[in-house]
Amino acid sequence: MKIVRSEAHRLHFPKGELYGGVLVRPFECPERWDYIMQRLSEQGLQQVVDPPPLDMTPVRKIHGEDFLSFLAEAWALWEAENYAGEAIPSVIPARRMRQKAPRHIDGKLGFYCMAIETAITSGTWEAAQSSAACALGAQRYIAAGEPHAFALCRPPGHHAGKDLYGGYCFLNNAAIAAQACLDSGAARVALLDVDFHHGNGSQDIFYERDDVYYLSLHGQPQDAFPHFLGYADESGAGPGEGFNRNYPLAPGTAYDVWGGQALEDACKRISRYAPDVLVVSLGVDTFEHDPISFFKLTSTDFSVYGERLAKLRVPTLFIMEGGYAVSEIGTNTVNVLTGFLQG
Ligand code: 5XA
Ligand code: ZN
Repeated sequence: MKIVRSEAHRLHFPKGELYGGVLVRPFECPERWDYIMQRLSEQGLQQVVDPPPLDMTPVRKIHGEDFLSFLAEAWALWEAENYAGEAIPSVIPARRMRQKAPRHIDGKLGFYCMAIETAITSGTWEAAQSSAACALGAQRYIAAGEPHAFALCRPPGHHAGKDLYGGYCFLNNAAIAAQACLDSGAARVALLDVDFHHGNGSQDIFYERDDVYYLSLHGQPQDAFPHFLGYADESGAGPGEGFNRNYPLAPGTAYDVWGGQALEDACKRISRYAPDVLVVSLGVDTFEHDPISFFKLTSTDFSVYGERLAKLRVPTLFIMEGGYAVSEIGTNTVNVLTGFLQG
């Protein structure tokens, strides 16, 4: 299996995340990447390559030009204010306020942000671009006929909407890769999101489209981030009606329900849809010891569902999303991939 990864992820390393009312060291940190790389090597998955330069064509089909300009200039505008810390919003356009991007960076941050735990720093934009480049680099292998590939993306992407960042995400790597699949000849793409959190950004991007079928298993929004999307009755709109499927699951959900019921149902739907490519938003924060999530999957369960995904017999592109039990993130991620290779 080809693994596309970039050292440039290290350029995004905020010092603080607002968690429980205090600034803590961010859960989403560079060591996550190191642990995955280490485990890949231990398991003999060593076809590791650098991404090609980022092709902005699919990126521009997923994100608005104003949003991309904002990401590119945010740090410079923040620095120009001589603020002491990292860039986080202080005001948001709440209900009954104008939805209009202002000139000042404080207003811009609030306008484009969906969750304020995510700080922008000097290297964020470069790292976000390198992460999207990894997704597109891996997608090229699929387009060239390989049966599988893994993009070790960092920062992750599935919360990033057309014009929204947050939840540690800036560019939606999985959506950009799905778009590139379509652009290189696929007629139908299934985007299966197995991260603990609902991929509000991916849903938002494809909600009115029938060429990408988005399916997500996640903590129910009543109890879990991102809280404001991910209910079971969100089924798509317009031409996209029927091409969005959410499986919101309760605190304490273990593999019997997660894998035996929800994933099984999702796999049956994917088989009926008969996609040309399966993109998997691979988050391993479903793990029983994840510090910010509430499912109960064991390390073995990750191998089991990797094997199940292989049985779909569809070219499969894995895109890394979340997972914060740092010392086990390598084992759990690589278990999915080795389970898949054995399936
Ligand atoms: O998949 N998304 C995440 O893991 C980010 C969750 C951020 C919670 N503040
Ligand atoms: Zn997550």
